[in-house]
Amino acid sequence: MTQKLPFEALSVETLPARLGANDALTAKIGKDTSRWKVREVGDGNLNLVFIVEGATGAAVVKQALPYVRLVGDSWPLPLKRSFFEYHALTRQEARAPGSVPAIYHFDEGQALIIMEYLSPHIILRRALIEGRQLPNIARDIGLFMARTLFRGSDLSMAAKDRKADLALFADNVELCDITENLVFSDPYFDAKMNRHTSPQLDSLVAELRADRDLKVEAQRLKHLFAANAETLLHGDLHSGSIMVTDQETRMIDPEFAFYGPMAFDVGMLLANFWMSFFSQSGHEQNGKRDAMRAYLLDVVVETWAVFRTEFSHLWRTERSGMLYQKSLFEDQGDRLGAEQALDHVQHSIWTDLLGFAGIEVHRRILGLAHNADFETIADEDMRARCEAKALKFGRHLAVNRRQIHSIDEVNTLAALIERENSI
Ligand code: SR1
Ligand code: MG
Repeated sequence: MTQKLPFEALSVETLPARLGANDALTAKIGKDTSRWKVREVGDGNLNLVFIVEGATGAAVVKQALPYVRLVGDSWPLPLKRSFFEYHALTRQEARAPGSVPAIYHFDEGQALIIMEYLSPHIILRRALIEGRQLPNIARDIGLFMARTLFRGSDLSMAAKDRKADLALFADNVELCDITENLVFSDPYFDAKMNRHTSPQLDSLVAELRADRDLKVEAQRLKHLFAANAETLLHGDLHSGSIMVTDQETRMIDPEFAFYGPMAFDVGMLLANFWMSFFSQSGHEQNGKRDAMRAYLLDVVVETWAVFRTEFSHLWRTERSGMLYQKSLFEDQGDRLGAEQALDHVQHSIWTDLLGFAGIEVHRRILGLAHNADFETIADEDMRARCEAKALKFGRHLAVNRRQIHSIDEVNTLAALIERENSI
């Protein structure tokens, strides 16, 4: 029997000796560890990420730490998040083939995943800050969301299988707890780890924290997040969790995976495009960003259109689960009944995604975990102007979401706020 070694964090120095006998890794990059080059490149909030290059190739080694990297060991966080990430990746690959990095190896005890090194991909957030227009992201992300969210739900899966999976991911308690606090509650009171651009935003922040309608709406959305175990979510689908080239798009980092409402992933994703939109004026040193702003609004429109079209297609062709079963509709010649039900389901996703988008914007400006889109704007007055616009936009979405009828309406609102300095 092989003995289970206690967890030990890898380092650039120890990685070759620790993983030099790992068959999955050496098959990719070669056995000669003297030729391995190791870099630690993790710039996220939680984990270690190494790129390991050898004589015959390269791979990524991602390892969870027993604490939140952003904060340090005063905030312990269980290693099991790596288990959830691994299982989420395998499900995403099955449901949306080619959309995530290939997995070579998973070591639960060492909380590490060895996976495909995506090159020359860069993080989508970085590309958008640089003003790069990627032609395929809306299509690729829209398809990814529709396929993973539909196929992970009771619209598609056998009830028994989905319940077993729900039980498995229900243990991802600590990462859900991060979302429950950091996204839905902390932004709306003076929580310990919060920060914002101060003093420029102080009065607006006070206004938002005194806004009863906003706080109630944020809690209604938290209620939905916690109580509506609809599908397996990515759980952290922002532009920092997506890697791109001009041609290709891959989703990474699903360690926050858990069963929740479909609208959460869609809303978080679109919020990150809208935040990028509001941050563009802070990145105009090397030229105007009008075309980039127009591109971002087009991406929002196309992502939502692709999502809806693919979701509708799956509804009509793959609806094999216990919800809205065909035996009640199509099998009785009632095709229109199935379409009516589809409209209801998509309308709920629409209304809720606007709310999730609004509060995602707020937490990235008022909470602990900020976005590079705004953070890399060095001029604090300029940054605060961008952030203020985004905050007002987020408030409008969260509070008025039931009265907003189209994505064009939201984009028109974004463009209006962007133009009007006095809003
Ligand atoms: C303490 S973790 C803060 C944030 O980083 C992750 O990427 C998630 O977005 C989380 O909310
Ligand atoms: Mg992450």
